[in-house]
Amino acid sequence: MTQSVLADRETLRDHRTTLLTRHEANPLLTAADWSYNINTVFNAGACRLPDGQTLLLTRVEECSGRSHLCAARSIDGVSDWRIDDRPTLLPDPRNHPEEIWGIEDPRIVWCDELEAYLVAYTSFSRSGPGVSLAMTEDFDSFERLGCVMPPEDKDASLFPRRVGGRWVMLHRPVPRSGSGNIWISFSPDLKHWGDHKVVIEARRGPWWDCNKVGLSPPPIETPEGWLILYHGVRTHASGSLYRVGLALLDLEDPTRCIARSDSWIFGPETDYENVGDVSGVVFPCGFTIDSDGDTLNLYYGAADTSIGLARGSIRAMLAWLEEHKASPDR
Ligand code: BMA
Repeated sequence: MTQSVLADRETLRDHRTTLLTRHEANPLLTAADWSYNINTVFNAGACRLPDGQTLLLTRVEECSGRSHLCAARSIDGVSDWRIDDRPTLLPDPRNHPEEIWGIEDPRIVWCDELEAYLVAYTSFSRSGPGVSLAMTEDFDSFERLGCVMPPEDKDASLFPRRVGGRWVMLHRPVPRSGSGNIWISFSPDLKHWGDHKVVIEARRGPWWDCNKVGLSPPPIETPEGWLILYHGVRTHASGSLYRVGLALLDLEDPTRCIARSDSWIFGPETDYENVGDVSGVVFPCGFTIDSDGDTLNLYYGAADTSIGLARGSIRAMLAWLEEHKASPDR
């Protein structure tokens, strides 16, 4: 093996262990914690409530295979979760037929302008998954804004504020041909969306993100740009591997991807990530940031079965990305 291959492997090992560290209490939440009968709990949106508690809006898969959302609250974001004793947000197929087969994978942003949390989630219609939005102040009552991206489309989040006067959303339509790429779209009113553009493309060939890519948690605003944690999927003989990589979008013009990592920074390694309903999956949908403004608490679905927490420094991720960004011609 050449020196540079060895050096690459060392770097890989380094960033795997230092950029995101799994919490020793993982998995934090499993179906066994629920007071009603469910199959699995995973892929949770996250936020800090005004009283400092961490709220996870979890995806709960029922024993029918359909999902609803259920809130869990904790003072330290790790232990003593108080879980709603019934579904917090159920599909409403009577008024929203696009939710007939369930609602999944919420991403939450707090929006100062609206003084509300905006939740983007997958609504599973008879024609496939689409993107829906809802607004809430307290995670007790929700105002639905309806389906904003028709099937097939998922892995969506709003940006927490307008950029250039318009609302912005990342999402992942699934084309009939070609791979699933991350698109950006703009809206004057959260209802009508346009100016669609591809912003992060799935790579090809042997790449870890060659089959499809999708947004993981909502974009993180930093002085350097919008830090994007995205999942990349590589399909192999016995299934698909879901791993997480980094990208950076320009702060004022988020249609410009100004950096993207060559390698993933977080992938399935532990038993609870490799054994479950869908093995080999880490799937973050939410984060909180500590009062130091730097420590990221990343909540992720593990093997579509439980919820884990991994922590890391946003500054370290930006520095690492700067050092390891891919050249655009790869
Ligand atoms: C994706 C989404 C996620 C799921 C992942 C792995 O397409 O549907 O909800 O966690 O697959 O199964």
